[in-house]
Amino acid sequence: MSNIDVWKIREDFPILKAKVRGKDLVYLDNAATTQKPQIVIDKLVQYYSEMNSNIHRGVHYLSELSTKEFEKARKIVKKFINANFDEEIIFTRGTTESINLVASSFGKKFINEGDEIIISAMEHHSNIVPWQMVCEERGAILKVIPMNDDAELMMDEFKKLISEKTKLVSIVHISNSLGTINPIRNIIKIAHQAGAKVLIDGAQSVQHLKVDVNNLDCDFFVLSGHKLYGPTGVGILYGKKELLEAMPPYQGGGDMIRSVTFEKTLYNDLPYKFEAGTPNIADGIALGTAIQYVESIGLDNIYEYEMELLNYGTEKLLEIPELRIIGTAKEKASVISFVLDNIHPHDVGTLLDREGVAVRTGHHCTEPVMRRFDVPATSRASFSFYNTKEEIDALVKAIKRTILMFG
Ligand code: 7TS
Repeated sequence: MSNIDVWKIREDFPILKAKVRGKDLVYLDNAATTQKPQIVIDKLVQYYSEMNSNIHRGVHYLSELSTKEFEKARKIVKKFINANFDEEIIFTRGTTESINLVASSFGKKFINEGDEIIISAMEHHSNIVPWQMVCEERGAILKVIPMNDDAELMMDEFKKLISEKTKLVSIVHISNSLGTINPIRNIIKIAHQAGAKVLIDGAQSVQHLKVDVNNLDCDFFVLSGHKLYGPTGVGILYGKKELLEAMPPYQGGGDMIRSVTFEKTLYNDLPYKFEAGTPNIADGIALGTAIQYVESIGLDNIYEYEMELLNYGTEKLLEIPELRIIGTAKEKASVISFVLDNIHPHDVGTLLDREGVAVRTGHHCTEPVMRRFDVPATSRASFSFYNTKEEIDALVKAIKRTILMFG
């Protein structure tokens, strides 16, 4: 048994007491976004009621206070992923913006005609489209690592794809629609041997397992605050300092400059060079609070407990003969995508919702994954450390009722 006291933890999340459609809420859409603990909500209220002020600008008391809190949050993130320097932590709007920043800025500096970028067959659209845009702009070529029927990346194929032409490998750590945990340490090693840089999309990983960017030796790592029990609208780009220093700014504006004349502008140092304009101050600060909350529970405990939920959920769902799980990798996080014989996932989602069970249905912004497994869409249950086995039982019961209704 794990060290998680789930009933005590649930007390920290006010929304988990909600009733939806007259039923107890069973929130199993954590891969889309996680719920927020009271201390994160309190931090936002505290910021706006006690500290609100623009950062890095005024010398007045409130501005100093909000600047200090914002920079403290940066240090919390730095420690959380074990980066070397504060300057390696860039605040963005989220994973999508972080990837676009790298695609645009790294692309301008390092990608030229005939160069190659490698992604995988299980990427979220936000780790596909920005690279297609760069390839079109720079005349580069996009290559894709295929996956096997268990939704595991085919490493032999990766080794065939990579060459001295490869400038960047951009890979998801944990797939949002399949749950697969990719062997990123090995991928990073192979890419580096070929002289390529590596970006890891950690949108679905930092909330489930301990990430150490130093130890992994990845060049970029990106994440979203809202999937990590923090607010929406804030995320992180980690980049190795020497790389970020070599890259041109992404956006121009206030805060990212050292001096401006109409003839020439000098850019600011890291991390401000990449943080043009007033950032999302309140949400950045509250992301720091969310990380402290997650750390107080402990990622080892979280991983262990969520594995219990994954195993329990997989076992119970597989007892339903009409149900097929999409994504059966050996290494998986607590995400289960499934389809039911002859019932469209949207109908499944609607009927589960009537029972108070929230899952996501659709292509999960991974259309190529749906095509690979020849399904139009899936239903996806994704578990957090605040979910219980009783909630999984409620999911199973609601699925069985759905199957009965469809005869
Ligand atoms: N990468 C992965 C692996 C994701 O799961 C998501 C969001 C993103 C990138 C984009 O993150 P954003 O915060 O910038 O939107 N995934 C999902 C999902 O699975 N359901 O809703 C959003």
